[in-house]
Amino acid sequence: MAKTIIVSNRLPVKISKTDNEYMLSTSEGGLATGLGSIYKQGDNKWIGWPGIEIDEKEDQDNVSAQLAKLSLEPVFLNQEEINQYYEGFSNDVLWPVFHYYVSTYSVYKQSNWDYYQAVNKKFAEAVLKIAEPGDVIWIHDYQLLLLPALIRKELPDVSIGFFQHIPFPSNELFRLIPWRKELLEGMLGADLIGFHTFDDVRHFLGAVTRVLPVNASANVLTVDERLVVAESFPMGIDNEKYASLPLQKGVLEQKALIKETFKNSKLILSIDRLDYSKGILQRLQAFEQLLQQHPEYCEKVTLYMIVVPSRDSVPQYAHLREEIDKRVGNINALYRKMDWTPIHYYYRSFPIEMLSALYSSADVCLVTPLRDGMNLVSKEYVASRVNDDGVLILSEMAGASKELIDAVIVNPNNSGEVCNAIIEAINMPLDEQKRRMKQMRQLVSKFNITHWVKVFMDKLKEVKQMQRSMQTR
Ligand code: GDG
Repeated sequence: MAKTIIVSNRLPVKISKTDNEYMLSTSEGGLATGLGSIYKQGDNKWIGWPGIEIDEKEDQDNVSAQLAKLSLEPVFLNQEEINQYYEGFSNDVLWPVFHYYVSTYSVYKQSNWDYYQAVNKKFAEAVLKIAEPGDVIWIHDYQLLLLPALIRKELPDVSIGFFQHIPFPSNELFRLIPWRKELLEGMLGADLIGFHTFDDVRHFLGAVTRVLPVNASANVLTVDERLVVAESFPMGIDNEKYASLPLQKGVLEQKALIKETFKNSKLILSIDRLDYSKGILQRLQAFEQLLQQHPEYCEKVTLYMIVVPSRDSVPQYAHLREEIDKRVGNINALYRKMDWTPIHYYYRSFPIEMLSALYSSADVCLVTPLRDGMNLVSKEYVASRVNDDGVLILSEMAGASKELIDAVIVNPNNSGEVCNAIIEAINMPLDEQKRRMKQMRQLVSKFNITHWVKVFMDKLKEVKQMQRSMQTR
């Protein structure tokens, strides 16, 4: 029987080592939830890096056996591979360029590229060990751009879907990468290439038709006489989970505590991974502008800011963290009162119950990335507003802004505009809050993660049928 194989850089597990034991816990992430209905069935599998360096053969066998029980198949990476394929190329070349963060001093190291190719081959070997001609393979994200073509070479008729979770930049930026041609050729090994937004699709098609000798008719490309389709599939969230959590006893208790603590001020929530693409410093600047230029709001608004540690061994990220620490310290030192602190700042992650309590308590959610493929935090806030109140302020640079048009949309680089949006949000009449939130809740509930998985898989089947009917003509 044909099976489905999911492939991503990281497996949906957290592994920790205590003494000589490896402990596994499954991840609660949105993607894992959505794909759970697929990879846990029958002989289906999810292939990826377990997120921890394990060098001893005996330990690898032990972890593989534990993972196999969860339908997961590991690709083990050594420290050099992690440094060069993951940190060096994926996070230091692709991530910044794809998020329009290009420095004139960008370093394109040949050895990082060599490792990127080698690790993509390693993933291909792991897939080819279990894949058969009738199977469906769904590859995720920018760490594995070469993988579709590597698999296609060995299994010409297999169905391959590829989804990119981060933006695809304009060709003027993409073409800066020395290996742009090889990257596109790698992606074109897929039958269906998905992005969050139509703009990403447009940019991808622009790059393909300019960099390669490939013809495009609308969003259909012809690659060596094979049809390849590029399309937008805006990712959804596990709506049911976020809509039911605020009604749980423990969450209600935490919510009551939050309400009591911030009873004298409007609560503005901000949640991101530590990343320059999330616009955290620019957000702080807008919040400071509010306190400075509109002192009447001092003591009346509080920013609750969670920054989740991420990549902080990388110097650029460590520097960003220092800058955030400094900025928050300055603002709090300048404006704080005996019984009011402007910014409650946490550099750590929280259990999902606490996130839910915050999402459902905050009067405003401030989501202002400089560039973001989708941004799931904005959708999780909407899904959590079971009373239809609350205001979402959303950057026009987040993929989610194309769907959540009832948010207060801002340009994150315009601190005056963000500052005014905060004023508008905290003064918004309840009936207008409800009118906007209802529309957004309907959309988030309908186009949820299950829907996203289904439409992608249905389209992949359709593309395969289109290819077959072309061949028989
Ligand atoms: C990439 C793209 C795209 C956050 N803090 C905690 C916590 N989170 C969870 C949120 C949310 C997730 O992390 C963050 O997702 P985002 O979409 O906002 O951002 P990225 O991590 O950058 O994701 C992005 C996404 O892929 C999907 O395609 O939307 O554009 O960059 O789910 O809830 N979870 C817990 N504790 C926390 O403190 N448990």
